[in-house]
Parts: sequence; structure tokens; C-alpha cells
Amino acid sequence: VASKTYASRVASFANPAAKLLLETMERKKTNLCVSVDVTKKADLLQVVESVGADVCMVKTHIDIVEDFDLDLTEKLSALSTQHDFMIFEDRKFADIGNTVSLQYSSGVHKIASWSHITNAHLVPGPGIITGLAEVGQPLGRGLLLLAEMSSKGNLAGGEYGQKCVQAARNDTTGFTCGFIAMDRIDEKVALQPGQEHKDFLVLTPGVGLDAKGDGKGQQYRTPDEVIRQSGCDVIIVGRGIYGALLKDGDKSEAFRNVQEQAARYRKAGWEAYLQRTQQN
Ligand code: UP6
Repeated sequence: VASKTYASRVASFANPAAKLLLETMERKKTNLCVSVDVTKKADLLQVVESVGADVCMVKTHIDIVEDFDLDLTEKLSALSTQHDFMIFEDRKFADIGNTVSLQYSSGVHKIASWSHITNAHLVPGPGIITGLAEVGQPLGRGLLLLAEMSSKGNLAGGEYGQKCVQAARNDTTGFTCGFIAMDRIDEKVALQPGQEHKDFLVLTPGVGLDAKGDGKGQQYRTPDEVIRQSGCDVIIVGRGIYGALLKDGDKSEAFRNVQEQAARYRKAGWEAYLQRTQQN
């Protein structure tokens, strides 16, 4: 899979969100997803405005926004159409099927109504996929399983990661369309008897060009390590891009810096992809 172009993989997915992501990456020539972990609605929207042209996807943690209202998600959706990027709510669902159905569809945030892709831990077992699919599948949404994590000492990976790959393969609805993982985990797990090969997306956080960690367990690798050396599909970058906003100082200068960093990570991610697929 790693040697194939994004465009050539569109046909191997049934899931509409996965198809749209691959098409968007190829059309915009970017495999960058910006993680916008800011706590004010206005900042969130302005970061998204600043990076919109450079990304295939914007990742949110909607529950950290202090002044959240549904106007925010309406504006986010409008920006997603205007700048041609997808929205990934990094909700990391982790409960039984019935509960996650409710958390995904309802509550204050109504995640399924605006987020193209979301993710879940497999700790509760495959019922979590069934519960989320019941809500998301009719809306054309997609699910990523957290097969591996970027943080030091995490308990995913190993046999747990392999079980995530098996659960994704066994999801015949096609709602599960990929993984949060640190490498091409889907290719490292042997097919079980009767299983057919399926393509999956691999989205990878823990990406930074200037730091190796954050002192709180996060571990950073470069876009080249993630895309070219590890064969992942999308780089997820947070503080490496919006970090200037966390410092005191002139806000408009900080937003200019956010835009510059997005362009820098976009270039690094795309060059690594071109090299991996031998297009340059
Ligand atoms: N994230 C990780 N590692 C994981 C899964 N998710 O860092 O294994 C998420 C974090 C954060 C973003 O919740 O939103 O990716 C990384 O942000 P950063 O680039 O600022 O470290």
C-alpha cells in the first residue's frame, strides 16, 4: 500500500469519508491534518481560517472549547466546504455500544452531525463499533480505531494493536476505515483464514519538526519518519503549528506564524509522500 498513490487507493474503499479524504489529499496535494487544541471558539475558527488552504483535515477536541455552541460547528462546517477539508472529532470513544451511540449522536456536541470522521478505543470490545456505526454509517461517516498511541508508556500496541486490526477487518459494514497508529500496522498483521485483504487509512499524531517531546509524555517524530519511513498516510500536527498562539504577544503575528508553520509541515509531509511513492 505504501508505494501506491492516494488517488489509486480511492477505489479500494467503500466508506465515503475514507474516499473523500484520499480524494481531498490528492486534489489539494496535502497529507496534513492540523489538530486545533485551543479553548476559545474565536481562536479555533481563526486557526482553521489560517490553515484551511494547507490541510486535508482539521482535528478537534470539541469538549475543550469553553464557549462552545452549535454556531461553532456550523461555522466549522462552512469553512470545511469553503476550504475543502474534512473534520475529525478526536473523541476517543471508550464505552459500551449503547452509551457511545448516545454520546456520538446527542448531548451538547452532536458530533455525528458535523464530524466526518471520529475515533474509538477497542477496550470495550467490538460492540463499540456496532454502537457507533448505527449512528454514523447512515450519515456516511467513518471510524478510526486507536491501535497505537504516540505517548510514552501507553498500553496500546502489541497484541492490542493486532486485535484492533482484526476488528477493523471483521467490520463488514466498512464503517471502520482506518487507524490511529505509528506505522503501517494493517500490513503487519497476518490475514486470518477466510479474511480478504482490505485497505485502511493510517493517521498519525506525535509529529513535530522542532521538538522531541512536551515533558508530559508526548513523543514527536518528523513528517519524513512518519510518512516515508513508516508508511503512514496522514500527519497530525498540533502545537508544532499553533504553538505561537500559546505565547504572550501580538495575536496577528501569532496567526501569521500559524499559517507559515502549516505551509512548512504541508511541504514536509507531501515531499515525504512523493519520495515514498517515487514520484520525484
Ligand atoms: N493524540 C496524540 N497521540 C495519540 C492520539 N491522539 O497526540 O496517540 C492527539 C492529542 C492531540 C494531538 O490528543 O490532540 O493528537 C497531538 O497534539 P500535539 O501535536 O500538540 O502534541
